[in-house]
Amino acid sequence: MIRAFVFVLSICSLRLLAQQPCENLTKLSLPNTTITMAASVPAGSFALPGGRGAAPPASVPGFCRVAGVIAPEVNFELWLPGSWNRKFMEVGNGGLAGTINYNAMLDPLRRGYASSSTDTGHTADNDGHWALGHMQRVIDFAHRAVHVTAQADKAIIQAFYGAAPEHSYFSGCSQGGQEALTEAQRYPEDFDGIIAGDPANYWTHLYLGGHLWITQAMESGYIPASKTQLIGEAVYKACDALDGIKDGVINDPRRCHFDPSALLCKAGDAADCLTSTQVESVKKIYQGGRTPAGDQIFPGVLPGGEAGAGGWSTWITGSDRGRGSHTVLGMPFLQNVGFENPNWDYRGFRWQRENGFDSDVDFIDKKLGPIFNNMNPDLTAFRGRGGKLIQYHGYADPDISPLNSINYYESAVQFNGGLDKTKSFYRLFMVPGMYHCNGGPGPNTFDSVKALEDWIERGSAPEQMIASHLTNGAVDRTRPLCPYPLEAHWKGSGSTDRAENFACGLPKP
Ligand SMILES: [Ca+2]
Repeated sequence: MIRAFVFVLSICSLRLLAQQPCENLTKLSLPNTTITMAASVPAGSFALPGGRGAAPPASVPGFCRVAGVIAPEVNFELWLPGSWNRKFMEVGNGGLAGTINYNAMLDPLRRGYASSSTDTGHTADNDGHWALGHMQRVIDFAHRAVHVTAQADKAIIQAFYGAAPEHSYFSGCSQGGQEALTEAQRYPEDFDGIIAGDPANYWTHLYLGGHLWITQAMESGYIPASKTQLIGEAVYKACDALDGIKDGVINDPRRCHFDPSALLCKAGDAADCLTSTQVESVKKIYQGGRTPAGDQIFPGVLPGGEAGAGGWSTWITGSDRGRGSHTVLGMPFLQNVGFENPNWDYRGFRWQRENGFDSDVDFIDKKLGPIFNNMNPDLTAFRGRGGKLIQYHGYADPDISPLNSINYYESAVQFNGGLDKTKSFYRLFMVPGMYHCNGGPGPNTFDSVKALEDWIERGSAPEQMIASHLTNGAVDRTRPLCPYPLEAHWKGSGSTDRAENFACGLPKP
């Protein structure tokens, strides 16, 4: 009788907790954390906060909007839907973060997740000045903020719903991909499912052998944005058909050995050719950063991401006489975090050791590598807690070389007992023709969250993910993405625009 009474009482208190007013969460006491806002948002149209005035209001289910700050200055939000799927998802950032990623919080919220994001401990967007003289901000940005946000989120979820999430997931691309792999390697207890897109996990080498290398290449032989179309067309002419289908997509651009000398001007600079210094720049971009002795610092971008929106004109050349995102993102970071000198000039970078002194690569690696780099192939703890990791990378990414994802995955395969054992918890999907995180000529829209849910909640490992390509909102091509090292092969009949006419298989010799 007493036990039955206690049981009924506990059910009632569970219900009461689940139904407690959202606004009560401001009274919640959490270590190092202040809840600054808890407000009910009705279902319907919701104006995304945070200086995104141009973004149209989003359609949302009813939710409890919680904002807080974790000491010293990690801001975060957690959105708790009234109709909860009993799961939690934290989403990642882009660039140098500095804003809560409201846009990315929408998708998990609509799926029923408790959805969260952090600004990673500073509030300036893609400007390195926040970091100068603030090592704690650097540490929070590099790895701590996402972790402590997950801890606070779980405590708030428990208080609001009266239950812990049954599953906790993280999803991010670019810097968010870096955050994803950081979590798998450094804080494996936080999430049991992780999606890592186009990750910046070899951080110092990306900034030196990628961003700085490309900035210097543009300095010595600037390529106007207007010529990226020319280069792209030549690349596809040379390499599109290598995979057996002339479809505007290069299946594996590692097999494309395009020589930009083919575009060399015969008599002076012109719109339809490259000068000799421009040819050298293109070669450097594909080659990737190297020391004068020839050691690779970071792999180069692969052919296929040159032309169009989101291609080289965004990342490498900038708009005409402008500077690409490699420069705009990379140089302030190296000035304010790397060398702690806003006047540091990238032209004077020392690529090699001289007279027994470290090179600047050594200097940055020693200073920032332990904080930022996440290339540790040991995923034992994450695997041990039942974690599953889906990584993807655009083969035509002009920002972060896709080869870095392959290099890291292959190191993980070696460390974790071979391909079969690694695929049991960690799969890499290379995305032909996708630019940085989205866009590009290849099918680049796919539901990695659904694939992760199927894997973790239904035990169905992703043997493929179906990707779509859209033009003006309409799907005009579908194709499977395959777990590396498999790739999609056309079966030999039927439309090459339909996924069912393809199968995943090993690369053909
Ligand atoms: Ca092709």
